Amino acid sequence: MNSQELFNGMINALIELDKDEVLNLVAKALADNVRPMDILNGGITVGLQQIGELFSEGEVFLPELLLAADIAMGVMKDLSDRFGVGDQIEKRGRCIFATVEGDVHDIGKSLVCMIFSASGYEVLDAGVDVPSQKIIDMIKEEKPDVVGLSSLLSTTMQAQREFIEAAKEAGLRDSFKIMVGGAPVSREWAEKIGADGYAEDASSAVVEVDKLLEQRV
Ligand code: B1M
Repeated sequence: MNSQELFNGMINALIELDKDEVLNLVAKALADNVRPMDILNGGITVGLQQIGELFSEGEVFLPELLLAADIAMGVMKDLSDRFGVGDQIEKRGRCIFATVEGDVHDIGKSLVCMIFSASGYEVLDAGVDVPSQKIIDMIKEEKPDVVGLSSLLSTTMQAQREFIEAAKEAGLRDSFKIMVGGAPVSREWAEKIGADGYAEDASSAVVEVDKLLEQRV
């Protein structure tokens, strides 16, 4: 099987909620030296997107969506120690990542955390459904270089704007860079709400933050 065939197999197995087959194909891909990031981007994320489409069409229901997410989180955990670096002595910067209040989508934010950690950043994962005030409290305590907010619902994007306003009111806005991301988020939205950066996926988020922190010096 070539890697595309393995990815297609993972996508189908995820849609069928066949955890054993997903894990079996991930193990095969790793044995063939397919990069963990390619497994996530080419197989698991595409499978989740397709399940999401089936969900919007009423073909699958919430329990199935949850099960698929559970399988995907399991694969991500298994792959996380293969991303390397992480414990470099000198960190490139300190980041807080959170999924905004009202939003429990964890997978994309966790992937962002994994990639930043593997790229040598110190990562504080504030979790999901995180109120702005909790992030403000963390900023006072942890003094991050970057705060990254993930939002997967068009209804929760507003919480990104509200966080920026709350940070201004707390007099903290200029002490860190703010990145926003998530499926319904765009660069246009990021500019509109006064975020410093936006990225479509986890890998380009690292490139964006590298640039933002270079500008700061
Ligand atoms: Co939900 N869900 N969900 N869901 N879910 C979506 C997002 C949806 C598009 C599905 C659909 O209808 N087609 C839709 C949103 C529609 C909209 O608002 N535009 C939706 C809905 C409607 C809902 C509920 C309202 C359903 C309901 O209850 N009726 C509900 C809301 C719950 C809530 O949050 N309050 C809900 C619940 C759930 C589950 C709990 C069942 C589960 C999440 C479980 C979990 O995370 N532990 C779930 C899932 C799995 C999905 C889909 C299928 C997959 C999301 C995912 O993990 N993708 C999703 C469909 C889709 O996205 N097409 C869907 C894989 C992940 C790697 O991608 O998170 O996009 P993503 O992250 C990407 C980029 O966006 C980017 O990098 C990542 C890739 O490298 N990125 C960043 C993300 N954060 C970033 C931050 C950055 C930079 C980049 O900088 C800070």
